[in-house]
Amino acid sequence: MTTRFFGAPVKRNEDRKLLTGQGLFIDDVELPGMLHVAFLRSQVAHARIKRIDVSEALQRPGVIAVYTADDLGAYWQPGPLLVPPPPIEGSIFNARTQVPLARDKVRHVGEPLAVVVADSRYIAEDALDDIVVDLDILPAIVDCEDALQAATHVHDDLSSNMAARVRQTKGDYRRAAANAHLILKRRFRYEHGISSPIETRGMVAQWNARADQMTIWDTTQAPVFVRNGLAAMLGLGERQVRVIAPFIGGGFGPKIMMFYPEEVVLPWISMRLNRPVKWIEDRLEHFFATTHERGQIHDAEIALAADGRILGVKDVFLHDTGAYDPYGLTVPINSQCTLLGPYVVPNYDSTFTAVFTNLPIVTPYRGAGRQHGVFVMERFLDLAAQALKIDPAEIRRRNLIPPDAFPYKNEIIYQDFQPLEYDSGNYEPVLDKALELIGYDRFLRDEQPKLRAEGRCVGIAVACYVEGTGIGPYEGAKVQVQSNGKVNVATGIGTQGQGHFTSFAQIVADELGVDVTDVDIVTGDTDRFYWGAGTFASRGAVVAGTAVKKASRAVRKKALKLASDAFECAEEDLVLADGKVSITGIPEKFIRLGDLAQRANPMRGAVTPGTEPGLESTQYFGPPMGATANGVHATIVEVDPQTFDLKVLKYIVVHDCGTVINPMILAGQIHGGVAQGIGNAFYEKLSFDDQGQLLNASLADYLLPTALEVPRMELDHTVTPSPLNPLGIKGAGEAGAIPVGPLLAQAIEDALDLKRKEVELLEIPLSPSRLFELTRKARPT
Ligand code: MCN
Repeated sequence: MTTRFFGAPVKRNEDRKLLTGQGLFIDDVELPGMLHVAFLRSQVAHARIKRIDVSEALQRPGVIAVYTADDLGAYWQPGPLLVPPPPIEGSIFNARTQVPLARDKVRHVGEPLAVVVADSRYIAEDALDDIVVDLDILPAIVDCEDALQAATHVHDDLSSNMAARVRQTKGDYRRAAANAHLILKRRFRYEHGISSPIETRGMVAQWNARADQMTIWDTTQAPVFVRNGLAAMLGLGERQVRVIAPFIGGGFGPKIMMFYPEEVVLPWISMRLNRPVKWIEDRLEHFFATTHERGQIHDAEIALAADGRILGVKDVFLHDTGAYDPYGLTVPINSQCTLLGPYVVPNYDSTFTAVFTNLPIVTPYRGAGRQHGVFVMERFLDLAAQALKIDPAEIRRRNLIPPDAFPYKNEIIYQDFQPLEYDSGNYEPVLDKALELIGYDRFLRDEQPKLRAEGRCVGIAVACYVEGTGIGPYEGAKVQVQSNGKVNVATGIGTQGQGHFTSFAQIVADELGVDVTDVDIVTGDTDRFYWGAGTFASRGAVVAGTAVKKASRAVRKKALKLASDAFECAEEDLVLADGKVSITGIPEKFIRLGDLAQRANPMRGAVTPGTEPGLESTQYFGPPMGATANGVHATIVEVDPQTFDLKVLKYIVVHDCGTVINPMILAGQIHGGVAQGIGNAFYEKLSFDDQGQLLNASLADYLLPTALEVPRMELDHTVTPSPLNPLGIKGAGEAGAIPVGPLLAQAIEDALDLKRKEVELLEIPLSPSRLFELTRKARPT
């Protein structure tokens, strides 16, 4: 078999539907008798609920029902803990998960208090104004540093606002620091942000009382978990609940959170009223009803030898988890682990404290905390380079893990509960390529001095990162050849734009000798595939992709066996290509795959013991641990010294995600990640006041980068196949977003020559006004 599709820039199968408007999104689901709901959300961040009076709302024509927490009865319960904390000795973790509708207390602006069901969304929205809410307002815990000392507690049953504390160590930092040539200590800050997918969250729930069946269309990244959890809550068997995650206009992490209040309440309403109900999150709601990311303060220090080698890092950081912590410790654990980067760090001592605040809940968002750790390490290397008079690229090179050191053990526990071990990698060539593509030496030697002489503020930067991807527990796939010769594949993960419909089809097409357009992929429908975990942690390609590979390999074997029986020849003499099996050297003697599928399901004759009907197979894959991808971003930027407007003149990404399934989709993944990274690093800042009110909850004020801010990018990659899966794949979905913060900080510092002015950029996001503030402080008056 020659590989035709795997590795090729195949155009996406799904785009015809999407580009012609035929893709089904949640809001396209229209059902007879469907009702619409709107949620009354808390306008204050912290308060006791004294009374909610819905009587007037119920009088409004077109309103069918209004519910509060009291109406939910026994159904009211805090959501499940989606990810338990990793088993790290000495850790503290206080699980407090979100509730369907607030009872007794509200803990952040936007928390739902009541829900109106009406004939239209317009009526439901209007009726929200008829509800009277009586609250006793409490002081809001907004600053995660103050939170630990505050007398007011977000959760009354806890003796403080501490959600968790975890310490992980490697070696002996204290001893390393005692022998260091240089120790740098700094405070680094990362602010809250939101994910802003094009399609916000939404759900349609339809209870069918005759069939005792619940169907849910949901923008979830984890349909199987939602099915299982809702079945348990609703007192139904899992088979009675079908969750469909159709086309989804971006997820970026927050859509995996389980359960959002709306996800719990809508199916209950549908059962209660025996009518289908729909809710689509509006853009304003997205700012505080969908989970946030970021929000950390790191007090860190690094110990270095005179030649720039890292001797150790100590980091103590606060992680703002918001009002609840349903996603466990994934984000701060990712920060803690990813800080180590592609470098040899012999001694590490990292402690984080997760803190409850009266801000929206924090869960993973593309990068999922990895960028925070990368920010700390990369900024330290820049500071160290300056202090030790070593070139920033060179200091990185000196610290890279050498290629013969893999598998490389970091001796701490990762988000998948496994020891943080890098399976494979070859980091120096990635750095070399990035430096070559950006023209590093030439820029510093020839171009920058010239530009500076012209009065232009142009700077260069380079940043390295690793990304733990492809974690377990497992995914599965069912591959089925149909009698028309087309291949159907179903897997349990959901898709939000990652091109799974094509990349998985490429794997199958090669294995079964069919065209990639003859493979139909179904993701995110629990009736089509029963088991699975979901799309997160850049694991779809590695985990589901390998399950698809295994299942199509099994089907291939079945097809060859059936054909060898039919032809009465050895399987080795058969060729599987162009949708048929033929005998080597006798191409006119063939059987089509569709005919073999029919033979696999005979009406007469004995079924041979040990065989199963159907030309199909279901297989599962669970990796022993995550595959570690890596990369280097490099950029040249120009900053206007008056307005601090940023222009990215050149942007290079060189990365290694093992073998590549589809370089074109991969490029799209990287482009999207970098675009989000640029937004997160320079434009997007959520501004809360001291009462926990979000001051810029609109896309007019919360600035997303547009096509004008996102530069053209030059991409290249090296390939170090992962030994952890048969395809050698590592994940790539988050890579673009991870190192952009420290990269831009470094480039802006260089462009404005801030080192000379003793200004250090130690926070994200930056913005023109923040640069103005920081540099004004440094300017002589
Ligand atoms: N790929 C490849 N070769 C590899 C690895 C990946 O060709 N070695 C390509 C494949 O086409 C694969 C795609 O990249 O389908 C993404 O693969 P992977 O890295 O496994 O990521 P997942 O499928 O697990 O997707 C999740 C990841 C995450 S965690 C976020 S957040 C994210 C992302 O993907 N959210 C996205 N990319 C997104 N892209 C879109 N359009 N929308 C989102 O919400």
